[in-house]
Amino acid sequence: MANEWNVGQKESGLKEETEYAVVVGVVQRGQTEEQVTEYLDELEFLAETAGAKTVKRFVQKLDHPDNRTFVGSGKAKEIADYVDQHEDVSMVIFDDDLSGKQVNILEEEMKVKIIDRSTLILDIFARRAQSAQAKTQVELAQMQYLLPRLRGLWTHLERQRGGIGMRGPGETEIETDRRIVRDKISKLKKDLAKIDKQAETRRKGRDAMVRVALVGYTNVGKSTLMNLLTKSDVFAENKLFATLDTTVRKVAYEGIPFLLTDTVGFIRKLPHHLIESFRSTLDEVKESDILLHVVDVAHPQYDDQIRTVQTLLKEMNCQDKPTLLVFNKIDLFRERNYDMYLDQDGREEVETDLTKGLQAEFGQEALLLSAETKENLDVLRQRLTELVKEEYQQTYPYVAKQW
Ligand SMILES: Nc1nc2c(ncn2[C@@H]2O[C@H](COP(=O)(O)OP(=O)(O)OP(=O)(O)O)[C@@H](O)[C@H]2O)c(=O)[nH]1
Ligand SMILES: [Mg+2]
Repeated sequence: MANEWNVGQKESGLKEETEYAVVVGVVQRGQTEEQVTEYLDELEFLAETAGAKTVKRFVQKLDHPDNRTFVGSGKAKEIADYVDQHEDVSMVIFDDDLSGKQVNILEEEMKVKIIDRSTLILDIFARRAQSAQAKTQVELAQMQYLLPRLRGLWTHLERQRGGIGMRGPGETEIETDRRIVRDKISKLKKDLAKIDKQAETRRKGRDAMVRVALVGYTNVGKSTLMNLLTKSDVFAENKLFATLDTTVRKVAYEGIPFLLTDTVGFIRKLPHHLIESFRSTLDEVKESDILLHVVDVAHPQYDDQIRTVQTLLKEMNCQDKPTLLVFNKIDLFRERNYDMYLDQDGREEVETDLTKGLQAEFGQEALLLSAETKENLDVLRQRLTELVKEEYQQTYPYVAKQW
């Protein structure tokens, strides 16, 4: 049933027929137009990851989103007219969360699927989920997201209903739907508790070893780095949320072993139900000793992305762990920012200044590198080995004595 309210319904992975979408954003009080343009760039990338091509954007300045139509009624009519004139368009995507009532009113007016940011993220997660744990986590988040929005949405659960004992006399459809969703939520919670327990036991069973976690915004190159640092084969691609399941590998540099973990990427406005249900996955981050915070330095909003990640890490009480800011994709940064006449000395100067500036701005040790060209990878390895050694001396001095 989760698929019924998702974008697209095929289960065959991400390669399916392209759908065409319109995206809508509101410049609210305190926001700049520029910011909203960046948000919509990201929303389009999310849509692309979900298999939709964006053909048009609508932006409106409003102090607050309208509680019936999100945008003003005039703008809603303009969007409806556009959709009406462009038969290919099968959905309208809003950059903020919508209530069930808003979805219902907008669907009535625009006659196509109405999707919000959380739904889109949940949909991508649902398609990406591989393990039983990830699948259960995503489905739980989807159900929790759906529950308060059932009123106003048309009844999706027609086919699920029925069957002996499912429907009492006089019970309204919405109550039946709510009950189905609530039952499903409690079942998923139970399933997840069992799976989380197993994961916890597995984590506890690991040797006394220093743990390092790759964290960061989605699509910055965490898995690519994981593969290079561990010579393994974790799935990486230029789409959002390529990784949902954590991968842990044992690595040894200079004969000193440690565990390296690749984790799910963060994003602005991550639905909070998702964070809650991914708690066990994120525990890998919480229980690690050292963080490699990977950043895509070629991304125009990398500083916003760093702040998003730092805020989430703070919420998880991880802000005080030894952290290395790994500014990845320096090759792409050069391609995008350097004048072709800038010579080697000039480049070095720019990069030294950049590193210093970044360290000062974010208060953490910074390193520029490229997972693509492997430039500075040796520096990362070396610095990481030093940090791991220090950690052993503090946390596992008896183990450290061996070296
Ligand atoms: N140009 C360039 N591209 C890179 C570099 N490192 C990674 N990429 C590309 O960036 C894209 C995302 O890489 P991933 O390793 O999947 O990123 P991730 O952080 O694991 O992403 P999620 O799992 O989605 O959070 C891929 O297309 C990589 O090939 C780099 O140093 N330079
Ligand atoms: Mg990844």
